[in-house]
Amino acid sequence: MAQSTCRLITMFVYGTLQKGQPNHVLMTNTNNGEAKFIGRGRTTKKYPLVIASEYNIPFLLYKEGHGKNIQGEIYEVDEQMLVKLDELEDHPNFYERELTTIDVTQNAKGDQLSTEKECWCYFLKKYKPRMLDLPYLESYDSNGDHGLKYVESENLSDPDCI
Ligand code: PCA
Repeated sequence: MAQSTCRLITMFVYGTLQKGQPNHVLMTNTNNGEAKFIGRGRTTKKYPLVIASEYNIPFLLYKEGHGKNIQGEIYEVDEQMLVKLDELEDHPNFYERELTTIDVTQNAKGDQLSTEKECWCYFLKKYKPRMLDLPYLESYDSNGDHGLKYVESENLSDPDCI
C-alpha cells in the first residue's frame, strides 16, 4: 500500500507526549505507526493546564477562556499511531480528543511562522471543580520547578485518581 494513501491527522501535544517527556517514546517507536514533528505552537484559546492526581498527570481542562494560551508540539500522525495515542490517553473515557485551533509559531526547522491550524488535542472534560483552583501552567515539563514529577501508572481511567 502506498504511504500517500494513509490519512494523516494533526495532533497538538502539550504534556507527557512532548519531546523529552515521559511518554514521548510512544511516538518515536515505529512499531506504533508514524508521527512526524511539524512544528511548535500555542492554543489560540486559553485553557487551564494543571498537574493533578497522585500520579502528577498534566490535564488540559475543557474550560475555554480560563488559564493560558498553552504551548506544545504539533505532529502529523497516521491512523495506526492515533489508535495507540487514544489507547494511552484512554480516549474517550478519560481524556477526550477534540479539535482546537493552534497558532503555529515555528516549523520543524525552528523557523518562525504565524499561521493557524486545526489540531486534535486531549482534554479533560469530566473534571472536579476543585481542579480549577490548582496553579495554571503555560507549558508542561515533568521536571519543572513545580516539583511534581510524572509517575508512570496503568490506572489512568480510575475516576478516584483525580
Ligand atoms: N499526554 C497528552 C495529553 C496529556 C498528556 O500527558 C499530551 O501530551 O498532549
